[in-house]
Amino acid sequence: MRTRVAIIGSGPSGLLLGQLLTGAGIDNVVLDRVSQDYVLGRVRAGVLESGTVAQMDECGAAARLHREGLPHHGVSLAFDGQNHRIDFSAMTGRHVTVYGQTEMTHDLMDHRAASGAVSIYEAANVTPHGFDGDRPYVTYDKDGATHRIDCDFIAGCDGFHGISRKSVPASGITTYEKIYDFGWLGILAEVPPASEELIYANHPRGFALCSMRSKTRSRYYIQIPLDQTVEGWSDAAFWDELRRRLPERDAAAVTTGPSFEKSIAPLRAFVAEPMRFGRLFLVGDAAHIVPPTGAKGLNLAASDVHYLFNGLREHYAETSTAGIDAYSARALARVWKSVRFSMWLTSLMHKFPETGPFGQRIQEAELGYVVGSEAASTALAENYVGLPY
Ligand code: RFL
Ligand code: PHB
Repeated sequence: MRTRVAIIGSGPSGLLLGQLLTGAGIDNVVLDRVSQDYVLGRVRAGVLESGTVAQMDECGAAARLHREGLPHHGVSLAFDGQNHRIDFSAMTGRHVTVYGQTEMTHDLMDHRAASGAVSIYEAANVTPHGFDGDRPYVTYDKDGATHRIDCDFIAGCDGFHGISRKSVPASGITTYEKIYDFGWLGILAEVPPASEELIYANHPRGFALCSMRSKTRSRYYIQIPLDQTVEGWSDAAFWDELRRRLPERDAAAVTTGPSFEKSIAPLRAFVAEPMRFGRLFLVGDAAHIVPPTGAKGLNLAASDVHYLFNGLREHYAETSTAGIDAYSARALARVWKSVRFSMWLTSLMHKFPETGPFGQRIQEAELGYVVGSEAASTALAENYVGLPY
């Protein structure tokens, strides 16, 4: 088989890139090692920046997102028993949209199927080859045979554990990493959310987050030590701990019910540089991970796609390599700013046992400053709604 761009990974970055390329008449193939249902079963992000929504519009896949997505014009920061709203619209004129990654992925898969573009699921041993030369190709195993896709470029959209980054010689790549010694225990429940907007709560017992997927489906998280397990947390224990970490009024507004998903996400910040190796580009989680405080992971994947898609479009339409040559530097400049923001918000909101009561008081002082100062609130708001591309 031959295509122009072989895309490894059918998460949001691979599917978004695929649909934008298809819309521009640039032939591409998407490969994933798991099944379509498995991809759709993963519960992940929930908050989209306006730039991410604009890209869904650009590839014609945003109809349901506009119908069902919830515009959020602010968030609350809760600490010291009080809840303080940051008004995004007043401070930035922009807002975010609450719409699950699962739904976005679903919409992109449907559009891909309707456009007739080729997707290959359950492809084993996907391997990129020859990207340091002019004739890259990808091999994979399926149905008892090894297959080969010749291409012009390979997009490594295969997430943090994917093969693309690992295929690059270690001498050509620099990685930066911070691993946190706590995680987020998250649940989904078919109950109305405690509040119309998200609440990020700092509490001496640990961080808590009230989020949602719709007006009838809630997503909640609590910070837990990494030695704890999902099995060790009954629904009742989760609801109890969540309410203890929220201001009284918010705790009283939590509707409890049976969870239908419960999982632990470790927190990590990671960046690989550069994001281009000859004819291989790393995109999204394949190149970088942010801690989820701030909801930046999926949105960064979308901004990478924006830079790469425009570079590839220029290459095919105008035979200019300027856009693809600038891809890594442009993407990384935005990535580092989002890593910075996500780590700052993580450090402000979580319990760090090693800093003790002194650390807690300093966090409360900083939170008081953030919600009390227009300059500081605006800085939070403009990062949360998304820095410009
Ligand atoms: P993905 O989604 O991991 O997709 C990668 C795809 O590649 C496939 N793959 C392979 N295919 C072929 N061969 C191989 N060897 C392969 N190895 C892997 C995988 O099967 C998969 O289908 O990466 P992508 O597309 O870059 O997207 C990134 C986002 O998924 C991620 O950044 C976000 O989910 C992060 N994130 C959040 N981001 C936000 O912007 N807002 C949020 O509110 C938000 N909340 C979250 C999050 C991530 C979380 N977890 C579980 C990590 C909340 C959580 C709990
Ligand atoms: C979510 O709804 O899953 C979510 C929302 C905000 C975050 C992280 C995750 O910062």
